[in-house]
Amino acid sequence: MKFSLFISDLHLRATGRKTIRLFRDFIQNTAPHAEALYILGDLFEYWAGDDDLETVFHRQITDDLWQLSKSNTRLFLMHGNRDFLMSQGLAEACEATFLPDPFLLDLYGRPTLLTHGDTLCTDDLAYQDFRSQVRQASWQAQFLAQPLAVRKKQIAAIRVESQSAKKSKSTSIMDVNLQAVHKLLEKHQYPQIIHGHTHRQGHHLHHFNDHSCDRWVLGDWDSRANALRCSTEGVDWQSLSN
Ligand code: LP5
Ligand code: MN
Repeated sequence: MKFSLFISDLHLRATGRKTIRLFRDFIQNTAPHAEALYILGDLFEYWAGDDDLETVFHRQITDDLWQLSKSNTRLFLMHGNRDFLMSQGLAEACEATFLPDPFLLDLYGRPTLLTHGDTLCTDDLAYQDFRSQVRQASWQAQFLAQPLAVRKKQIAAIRVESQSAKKSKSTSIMDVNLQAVHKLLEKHQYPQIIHGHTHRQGHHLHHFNDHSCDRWVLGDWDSRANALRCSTEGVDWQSLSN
């Protein structure tokens, strides 16, 4: 039976040996059985620019993804808040297609909206301010014009900022805002939605405006590797621990 897999928030980094092992096992042994793999953002711990492709670690990841694409599993990438600087060089290295956020998909006859999920966290005003700044093309061009080593230093500093900012934010501020979810679903005629970012793996049923919509939240891979498996038979979790 044909099926598609959805993952997000792997936060792959050279020092995260366990996650890398799980990821490579998933890409080599599980994903090739799927007709499509959708990575909905934050594949990497951070992405400093496509000129960082040549490290042994990044090569290993892109080679694995390239092999997967060549083995007839279509590969789709969405940007996350950590790796929004992924660009065409990366897509070519792994034969992937970027999806805009949000993206409406016909998933085995069921309209499904895909998003990383960070835009739904509208109560996190400091993050939304930061996001609107760094998503500007002019800001990105200026940032990318700096040497790679300088960019990595700045990212390290912003990661420290982010960790400390999160300590003073409540868990509800860092979750999706339900009105934002409903507004998005309404705009797209009430599809099913799949997103990540909050790391709160789960399945929610939303009832509003006489509609019922499923919301599937992908989990991160630091706590428990997971994928969402979708086919004509429905949607279910696939646990990936080894
Ligand atoms: O990522 P995570 O899980 O820690 O927290 C996120 C939000 N934080 C971020 C920041 C990223 O972690 C940083 C890595 C990005 C690398 C990209 C490369 C280019 C950027 C380089 C910048 C110099 O996304 C966090 C959310 C949390 O998710 C939950 O949703 O709360 O948001 C923040 O932490 C934002 C802070 O509240 C405010 C940020 C302070 C910014 C300081 C000014 C720096 C100005 C530099 C550029 C405009
Ligand atoms: Mn994220």
